[in-house]
Amino acid sequence: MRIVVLAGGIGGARFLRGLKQAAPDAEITVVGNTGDDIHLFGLKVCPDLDTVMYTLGGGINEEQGWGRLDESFTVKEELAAYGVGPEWFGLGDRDFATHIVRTQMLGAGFPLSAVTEALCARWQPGVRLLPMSDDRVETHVAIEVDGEQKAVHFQEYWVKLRASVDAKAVVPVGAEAAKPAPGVLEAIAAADVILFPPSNPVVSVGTILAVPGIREAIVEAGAAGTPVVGLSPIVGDAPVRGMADKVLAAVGVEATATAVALHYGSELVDGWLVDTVDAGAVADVEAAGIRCRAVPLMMTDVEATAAMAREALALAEEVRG
Ligand code: FO1
Repeated sequence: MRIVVLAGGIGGARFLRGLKQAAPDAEITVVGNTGDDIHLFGLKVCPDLDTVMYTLGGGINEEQGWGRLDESFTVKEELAAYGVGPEWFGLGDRDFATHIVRTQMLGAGFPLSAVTEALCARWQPGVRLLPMSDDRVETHVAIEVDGEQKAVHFQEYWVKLRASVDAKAVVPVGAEAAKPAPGVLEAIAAADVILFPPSNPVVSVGTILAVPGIREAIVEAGAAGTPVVGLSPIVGDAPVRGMADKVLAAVGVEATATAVALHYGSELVDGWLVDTVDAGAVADVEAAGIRCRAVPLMMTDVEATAAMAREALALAEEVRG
């Protein structure tokens, strides 16, 4: 079975670990968000691609959900000693090696998709990890500070500001000129199932869908009978992790399981899983033409996540055709 998953950061990576356990024989292609990418110290950092690669490859710092296990920060300390910032983004020594290799390969002319494939040759994530695009896309967030409007890089909003100010707008800069990376549209067209994991619907899944051609390819695959099933990242009117509610507000979407389903819309998703605490949402989501089931959605461990993935695949079979 060929499964395509549009994945963002920590939630997406954790879901994939459960999906691999639930469907060990499936061929899983991950279309990874690159809007979170940031250029620091002359290096290109791809947080969402690295989180998937490290989580599935066994190198992730588990409680953080990002960065490497057994990390040290000597390079970071030395950079700070030179007064070279920013200090608010925690890059560890082991992680730096990934960004050095990536930047060196990009500098040699390899596209991000080839670089990602090369990095995955070491990590063996057990999925095919494709960036959404080889072109540069960077999510910026419009905020208002002391009455002054300004745009900050997503990482500055997320990590430095901890999303402490309202996001007026979220803009995937460069998306409109970006092309899907090689293999992305083909994987979507050939998929038996397409899944939207509990990733951030705005800055992760939303950014991937903003690359011209990707949303259209999913709608087309859906119309041709490929089931598209999503899992709500919102449980009990709050994001399970992260600060999705902040960016959902920026696009005028309430932080509820129903609102996110309707935000994706019945043209895009055929099925939607909500947590059991949101069982009251099932009727509203179904009224919008999206088949809905209430199942436990807390990814407390790999087995719980595998159970969620099995529910998503079962719902996909229910709505197939
Ligand atoms: N998140 C933080 O909250 N603090 C950090 O210092 C931080 C550093 C960092 C370094 C590399 C990397 O790949 C991810 C990192 N993240 C950090 C997480 C990152 O902001 C998020 O994983 C995604 O961008 C959101 O999905």
